[in-house]
Amino acid sequence: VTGEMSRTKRARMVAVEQSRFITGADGNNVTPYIANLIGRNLHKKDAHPLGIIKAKIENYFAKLPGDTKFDIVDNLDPLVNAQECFDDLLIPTDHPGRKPSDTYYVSRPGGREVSSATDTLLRTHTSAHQSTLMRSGKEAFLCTGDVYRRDEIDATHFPVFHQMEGVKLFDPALVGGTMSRDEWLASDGCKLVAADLKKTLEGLVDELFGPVEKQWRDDFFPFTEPSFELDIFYNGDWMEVLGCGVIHSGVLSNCGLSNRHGWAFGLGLERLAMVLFTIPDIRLFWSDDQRFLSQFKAGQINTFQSYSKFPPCLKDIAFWLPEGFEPNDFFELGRGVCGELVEKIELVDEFTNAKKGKTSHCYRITYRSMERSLTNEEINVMQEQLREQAATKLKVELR
Ligand code: FA5
Ligand code: MG
Repeated sequence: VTGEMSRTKRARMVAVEQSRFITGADGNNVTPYIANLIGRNLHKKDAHPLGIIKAKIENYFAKLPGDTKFDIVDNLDPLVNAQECFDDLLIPTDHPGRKPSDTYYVSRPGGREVSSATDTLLRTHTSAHQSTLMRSGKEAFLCTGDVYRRDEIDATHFPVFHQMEGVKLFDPALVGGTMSRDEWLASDGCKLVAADLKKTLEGLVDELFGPVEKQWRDDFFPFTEPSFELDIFYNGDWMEVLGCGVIHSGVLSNCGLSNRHGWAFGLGLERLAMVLFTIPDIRLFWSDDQRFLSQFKAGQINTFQSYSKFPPCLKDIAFWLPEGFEPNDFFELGRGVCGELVEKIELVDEFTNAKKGKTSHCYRITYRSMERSLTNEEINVMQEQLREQAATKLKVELR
């Protein structure tokens, strides 16, 4: 009975949520499939792997020596404007991350023209809240939320995932106050902030994984300087778990904090949880199946026992590309038609016919449910719908 009740309540909530995100406004590209996932708040569920890992990280920061207190923020609306998500972070107007091929816009009235206040979107990273929280006077915080990106489809990519943002500002008496950007970058204060950042995050990784091989690599973000990423060695390969850096002077002065300095990081909760709980597919985090949910307990890290893997079914679709074709648009159709029944969509062949001046793509679609065997019939229906919608909505020429 409780299951039924919560499903009804959930359906009502989804209807209200959807009207906020599928607005019909200019530039709106949020699909019903995505709108349906907003508000699930997996990171706030105590006995869900994402909630468990979030709590572990928050505990680690609470126990750090020193008197920095990290405020916990985990309830901010994923609907933000371009000012917060991009401009405040010095992300240039022509950055690929701003393109509607990569980002879910709720409203984008200017079309190609960027308008920071009226372009509203689903946050693509938790850094969208950095400046707002610093402006509000917070000195140190951990901000967690669901983030949205139009992206490829496979076992480690899902259009919605979760990030935790960490920020710590330092006492000017310790690292220095107002100075030019060049002076700051050359100063001992900047080195101290970078060293504290690395030490803090290495300690976190040790706490989560025990002794594990890790490596720092130089990275680039418009909003940190210098910038780094941290990889850990897992299953025979290096995996990126977070990006971070010393907060860019320009970001701070835009917040009215030109006399302050500090660090910031953003980590992917699914990536960490997949490793810690040995969860093989990112779609599982969204499962309502008791065989998944019943395996986890608040505060506990345990090895996930895979229930039987059902057989995959592979089908190809080949077509000639129209002008301006974006693969992400096709991946989106895949999620729209198949939901979580598609495991992977992969480009397996690409060629250009010089005479026709046309390029062809062939995509291989892996259909597989995490929960049951799919029938040939339902797979054929999805495949047919996908072909049809690719032709009508994306204007591809099926081969
Ligand atoms: C960012 O999103 C920056 N905002 C991070 C940051 C914050 C840098 C503060 C500096 C200061 P990036 O796009 O690399 O960076 O994503 C950060 C992390 O999110 C990655 O290291 C990875 O762990 C995770 N992540 C990124 N894309 C995906 C994805 N498609 N699926 C699952 N996890 C992902
Ligand atoms: Mg990265």
